[in-house]
Amino acid sequence: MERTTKRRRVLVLCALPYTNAVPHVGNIVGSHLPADIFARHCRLRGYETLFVGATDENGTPTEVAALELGITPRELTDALYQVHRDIYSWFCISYDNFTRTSTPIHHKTTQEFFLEIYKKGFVSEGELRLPFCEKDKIFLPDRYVQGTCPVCGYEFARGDQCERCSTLLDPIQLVNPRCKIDGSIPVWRDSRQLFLELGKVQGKLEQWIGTKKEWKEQVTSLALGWLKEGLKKRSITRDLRWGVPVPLKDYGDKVFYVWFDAPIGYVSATKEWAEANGKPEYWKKFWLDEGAEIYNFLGKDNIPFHTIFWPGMLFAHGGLNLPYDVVGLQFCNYEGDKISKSRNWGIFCERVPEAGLDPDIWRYYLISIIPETRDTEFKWEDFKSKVNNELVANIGNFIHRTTTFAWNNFGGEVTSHRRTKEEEELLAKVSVLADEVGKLLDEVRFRDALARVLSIADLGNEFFQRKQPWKLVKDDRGECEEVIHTCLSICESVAMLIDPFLPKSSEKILAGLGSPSPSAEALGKIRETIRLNGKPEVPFRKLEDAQIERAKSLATKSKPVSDYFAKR
Ligand code: B3M
Ligand code: ZN
Repeated sequence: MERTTKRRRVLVLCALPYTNAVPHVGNIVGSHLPADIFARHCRLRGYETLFVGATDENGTPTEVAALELGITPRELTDALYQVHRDIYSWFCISYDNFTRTSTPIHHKTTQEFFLEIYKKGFVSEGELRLPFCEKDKIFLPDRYVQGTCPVCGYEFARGDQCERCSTLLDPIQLVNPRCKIDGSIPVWRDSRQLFLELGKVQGKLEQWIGTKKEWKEQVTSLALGWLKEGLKKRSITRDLRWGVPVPLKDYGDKVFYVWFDAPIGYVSATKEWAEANGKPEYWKKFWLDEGAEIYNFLGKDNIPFHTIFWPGMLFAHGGLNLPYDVVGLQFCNYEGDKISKSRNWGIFCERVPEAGLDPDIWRYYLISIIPETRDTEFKWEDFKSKVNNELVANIGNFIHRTTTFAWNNFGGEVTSHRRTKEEEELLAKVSVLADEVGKLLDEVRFRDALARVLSIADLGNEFFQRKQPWKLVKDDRGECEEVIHTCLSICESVAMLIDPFLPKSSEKILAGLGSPSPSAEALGKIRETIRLNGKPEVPFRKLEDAQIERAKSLATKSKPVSDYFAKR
């Protein structure tokens, strides 16, 4: 994975959420937020960056959810797509394109993709024994069959995958299968389906994963585990109506398996962005050109699909870029237990905006619980103390005391004339730390990167405190101006460095400092004169108990999906 000095080109992708799964806080910290921070970091560093996503709308999960609600899949997805969009935009997730897998361009891209691998001999035909629910009169989608995992014995494994040991399953492998909708025992019916011959790409997959030395160990070891077992063919079609139709004569009544079309959504979302922006060929820069880096962000349950199944599809197809990094994240729990919508346990995003807290306040705390290497936990106590003791007391306090001092004593205009050696050294330290922030974010290490930003503010606070500008201003105004100039320069670095993490606050603080927009060039530059843009505002305010209580009472109540479709 050698990098050239050429401008990097990065495609940032976040696992496509099922439409009917309105996001909870675990989904935000487990993929969208890290993907967003990374995309913002790439833009800030001047890489050619595109960040796309979509709701995963086809096939099984949607058809069954619609069935349960007594509405059409179209009605369901139209309404819930909007709910997803609103939530991501509230959390400032900066998708360049957030689309849907029910779009014509996605259908077309999927069918073309399929025909290519079909032509190349990676698709076979065969009988698949599928669970049929005689009560509901449908073939049951994999996820709606529940039973005991043949590998680890977990009793509530889903037909597509065991949530406990992550093994990819076919429904027929489950012991004691049951229909998840009504609990009845499914009957098995044979049905003619198409299969992806994954065995044919086993060698290529092994070789490719062998080159991925920088991947998180949890990702590589999972992938190698499956390869060791030997890859078997996997069915890619289903007897459903809602989805991408199979473009073969004898398969007119079938659609693609949702996990077949969903990852192709990464390609179609890129294409759609390119077309909408008047450069229809531009998607190829990311998917065809060598040297483009594709970063996939996803939860650990999605790792097998992104290290085996999707790359397997890509090898079969040929010509398209494979993931450069698969950033598989762990889970985030809530107050001591797994987040669960049905048990109403967690933070449910649809009510978060009503709570009245700034999105950056949420982002600040949520970054601290991004499950980078192990499962993490949302705790309200922690929320309050992280915000108050770090964001407010450290970053906020430093910026506020510096800007207020500059405003009150120098009319908001401060010029550097002659820096002392100590100041030069301090600024050099800041610049080393700023470089480290960049490097850590390149390595997708969010928490460590943010900790470096905090240590810059620490250095600033410590310097301010030690220099006692409130005294110095009376004894040596010139030296005091130099001290404040140094502090303001550090404020500017901090404000630029928090752009990927806390975008709105960064923008506001930089505007107050009269700074240029954050960019790689602006980051390293120290302006001789800093002129504040009006009376400084408090950048971050302490969280009071009453605010926490209010947020808690609103955000912990999940809204049943049926509420979105209540009869008016
Ligand atoms: N929708 C599973 C999930 O939301 C699935 C991911 C698709 S990524 C191509 O967890
Ligand atoms: Zn299992």
